[in-house]
Amino acid sequence: NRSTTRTVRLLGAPLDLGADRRGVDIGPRAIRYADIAAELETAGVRCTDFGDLRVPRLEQCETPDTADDAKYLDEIAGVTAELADEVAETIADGDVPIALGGDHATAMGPIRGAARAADIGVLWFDAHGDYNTPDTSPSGNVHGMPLAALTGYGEFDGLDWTATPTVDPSNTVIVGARRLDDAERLALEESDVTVFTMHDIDERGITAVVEDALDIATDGVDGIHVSLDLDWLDPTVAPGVGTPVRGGVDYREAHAALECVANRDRDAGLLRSADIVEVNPILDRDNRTAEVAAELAASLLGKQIA
Ligand code: B3U
Ligand code: MN
Ligand code: MN
Repeated sequence: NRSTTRTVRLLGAPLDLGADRRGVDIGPRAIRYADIAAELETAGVRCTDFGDLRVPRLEQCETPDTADDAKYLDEIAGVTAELADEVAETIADGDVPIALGGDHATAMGPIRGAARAADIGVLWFDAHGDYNTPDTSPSGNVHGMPLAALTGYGEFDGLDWTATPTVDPSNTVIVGARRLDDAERLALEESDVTVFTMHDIDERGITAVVEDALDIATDGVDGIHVSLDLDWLDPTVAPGVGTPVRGGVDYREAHAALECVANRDRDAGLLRSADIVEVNPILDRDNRTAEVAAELAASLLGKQIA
């Protein structure tokens, strides 16, 4: 049981180099305007904000040629290495880092940072698998690859750290998948990564699936990282994302899932770090997606609903 008040440290990462649709770099600002700080305080945690990491603007980067199989990988490597340092520092200070993306390539930062201090498992809430590699990616967009990189799958030219797994695939769980590329599906089937699809959620219910996911992610490790891609939710709830896929979790399922994580965290002190990614205000309606993101952060940190 937790006796002292925890402090969340927000780390803005306006990274948009991993995705095709412009606007995801405004995500951190939109989530702050949705008052994530106040939301987190309703969960009984303190909230501090370290501002935004400097990210090269796309216009300043060399234009990748059309055959590039992992666009802007060098720049993304640089930004996420800095974010990893900030996350490691936050954890060393005893606080809980939440990285605000940015596209999902952002997650390479916090997960590498958290894995420096302890063995961690990963819960990856996403419509997608993000398990492509430069060789299999249909788009060359790095936001479709971070989970492969982090579990040490595939060849990433120029990312030395991918030579060994940052997280053990057997402690890595995708929840809510409903759109995998063919090569990605095969690779996931052959891997030790666990994939719970929307079908599993329909059949068994969100809480049963997330309890299983927690058992798998926490087995034999010290803590977990939660990676929250807003396209995990149904586009009717979270329209402001670059690659929406129909048939996602609804508002209540999303909160129920993160409440399960919070309950387990309350008992066992598991949560090391989190990221909230893929909020694209340009594609959003009335900042709805950022608001949902802020509310879900509160559920993750243990907000009591009644
Ligand atoms: N699987 C596709 C699409 C995609 C992955 N992640 C997002 N979109 N957000 C790809 O490009 O790898
Ligand atoms: Mn994703
Ligand atoms: Mn996604």
